[in-house]
Amino acid sequence: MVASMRIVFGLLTFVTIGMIIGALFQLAFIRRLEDSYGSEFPTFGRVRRRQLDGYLQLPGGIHHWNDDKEAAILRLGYVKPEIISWSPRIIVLHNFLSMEECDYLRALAFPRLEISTVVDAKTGKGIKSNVRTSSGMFLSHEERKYPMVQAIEKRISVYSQIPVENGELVQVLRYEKSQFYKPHHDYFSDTFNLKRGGQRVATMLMYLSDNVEGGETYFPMAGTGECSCGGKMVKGLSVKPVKGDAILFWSLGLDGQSDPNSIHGGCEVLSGEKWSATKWMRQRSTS
Ligand code: PD2
Ligand code: ZN
Repeated sequence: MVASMRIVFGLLTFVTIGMIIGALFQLAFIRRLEDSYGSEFPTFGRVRRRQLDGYLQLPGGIHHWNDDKEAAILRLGYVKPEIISWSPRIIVLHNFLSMEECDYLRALAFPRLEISTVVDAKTGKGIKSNVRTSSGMFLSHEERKYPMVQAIEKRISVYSQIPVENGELVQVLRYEKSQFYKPHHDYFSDTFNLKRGGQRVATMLMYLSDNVEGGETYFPMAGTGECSCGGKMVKGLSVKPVKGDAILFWSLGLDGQSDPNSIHGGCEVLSGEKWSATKWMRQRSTS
């Protein structure tokens, strides 16, 4: 009896010790895998993981580690993408710009606003038209070097997956009461504008002001329902201007062909002032 108990006890001890050793080996194996992942792909190893965790949710909001400039430039943890349509392809990027960035772009633009023009399909030149009644201006090549503008351009490039150098200069627009931009395509119908940089692939439209009634960005061919546009109910999908939000939409399909469904417009502003900034991204470098 005592002998058989000893055998059972011995077996139990053997199995228990075996399990503990097995678990330790497993832990060591996982650790080694993590370390080799780190050395093969240095940016995703332990250091990188600590950086990716580098924004903390604190009562006052999200705070990036001081040394993680990249995360701060991309506003990781703040920007919230929302896909609203696949054809045409439209993504709303909530909190894309900080309030300071919005105010900064408006302040840069304000002294140089002029009546907006549209591209003449025959000559490719800008002409005044009742298609759009806003005023606007383009940031200069010099202003493109300012750190805040550079950060915004980098962010646009990363979120759109299109190189910075394919971007046109940022255009800032102001719509006052009763001003609008009739539905149009952002891709070119003339050959003149294709020469430098090729066709427009995508547009990042950033809203710089709040408290606007109307002024929605309107996509007649998107969605299956109705939406509000300048106080009227119309077929399609519209996005309300919210300060700091942006919409990213594609003028070319994945086949590289112009997408006629990308037609869009800026609805009439009913009250307040709508400010927006547009960045068009081309197929190739614009310089
Ligand atoms: O500012 C707008 O809402 C708007 C709407 C449609 C701007 C553009 N298009 C554009 O700049 O292409
Ligand atoms: Zn447009």
